[in-house]
Amino acid sequence: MHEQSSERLLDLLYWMMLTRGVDDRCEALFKQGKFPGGIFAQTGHEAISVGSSILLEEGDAIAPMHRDLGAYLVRGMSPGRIFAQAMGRVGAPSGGRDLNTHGLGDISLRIFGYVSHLPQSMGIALGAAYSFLYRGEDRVAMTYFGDGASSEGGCHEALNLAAVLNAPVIFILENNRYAYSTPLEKQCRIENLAIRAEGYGIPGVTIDGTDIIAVMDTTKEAVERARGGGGPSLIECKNLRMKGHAIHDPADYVPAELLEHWEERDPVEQFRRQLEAAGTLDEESLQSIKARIEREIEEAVEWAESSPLPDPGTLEEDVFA
Ligand SMILES: Cc1ncc(C[n+]2csc(CCOP(=O)(O)OP(=O)(O)O)c2C)c(N)n1
Ligand SMILES: [Mg+2]
Repeated sequence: MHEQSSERLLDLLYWMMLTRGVDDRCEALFKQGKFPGGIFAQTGHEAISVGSSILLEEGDAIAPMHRDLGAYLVRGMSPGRIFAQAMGRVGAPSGGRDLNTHGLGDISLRIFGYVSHLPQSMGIALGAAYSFLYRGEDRVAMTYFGDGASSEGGCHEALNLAAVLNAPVIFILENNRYAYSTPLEKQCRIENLAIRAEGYGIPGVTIDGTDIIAVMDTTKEAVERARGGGGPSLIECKNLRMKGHAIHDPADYVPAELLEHWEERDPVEQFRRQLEAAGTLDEESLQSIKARIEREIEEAVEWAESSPLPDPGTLEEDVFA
C-alpha cells in the first residue's frame, strides 16, 4: 500500500465510493419507480472492479459483467449515462433500447457491453486480445465472470483457447459464493476455483477480493505478463455478493453469519479504515470526497432525467433483420 502515493490512494477511495454511491442511487431510483427494468447490486465488488480496471491503458479493452459498475466508471462511462440506461433514455449507451447493463457497452471507450448468456463475454475478450496479438499491437483485454459462470462450458473453452493462442487477456473470476441462490458448494467440490488454471497451463491465483491493494498488485503482474508476451492469467477474487442477485431478491437463503463475516470485510469501509489508520485520510478529505460524489451523482440524475425517451418512429432503426 505504501508503494502508492497518497494522491493515488485517495483517488482509489474516490472511485470505490463513487461506485457504491451510484449503485445505492440506482436502488433508490428503482424504488421511486424511475427504472422500468431491474438492477443488479454490486455491493461487495468495488475492490475487484476498480482495482483491476484502473490498471489498464487507454487502448486496452474490457468486457465487464453485471457487477462491474466500478469498471464502467473507471473506464470513462459517466454516471449520467448509466442512470439514463436504466431509465431507457436517448442519452444512454443503448439510446434507450435496452434497460440493463447488457446494453451498457461503448466501443469508443473500448468497453464491450456484456453478453447476457454467461460467460460468453470471456470469448469476446479473448477475440479482442487475439486481434491485438495478431496485429502486433501493445494492448491487452480484461474480462470478468462469476463463480456460477465458471461452471459453464464457454468458460473452459475460452480459458483453453486463450492459453493455446497465448492471448494477452486477463480473466478475473469474481467468486462471490453464490450464483443466484446456488451456493458455491452446490456447484463444485473445490474451494479455490483458480486451481483450474493449471489444467490449461496458465497462471492462476486466488486472492482476497475485498482488498483493493491485493487486487491491484495481482492484476498488475498479470497485465505486465500479458503485455510482455506471457499470455493469459486467471485471477480468482473471493468476496461475497452482499445483496440479492437482483433488486427483486431478498437473498434470505444466505446465512446471517456468512453475511456478517463479509460485512466486516466491506471493501469500501475496509479501505477507508486502512487509509485513516495510515494517516492518509483525514475527516476533511473524506468529507470533500463525499461532497464531490454527491454533487456528481445529483448532476448525473438530473442529466439522465432531462434526456428524452426514444422517438417511437425510430423503432426500426439499427435493426439487423
Ligand atoms: C447461460 C446462462 N444461464 C443462466 C443465466 C441467468 N443468470 C444470470 S446471472 C446468473 C447468476 C450468475 O452467477 P455468477 O456467475 O456467480 O455471477 P454473480 O451473479 O454471482 O455475480 C444467472 C443464473 C444466464 N445469464 N446465462
Ligand atoms: Mg456468483
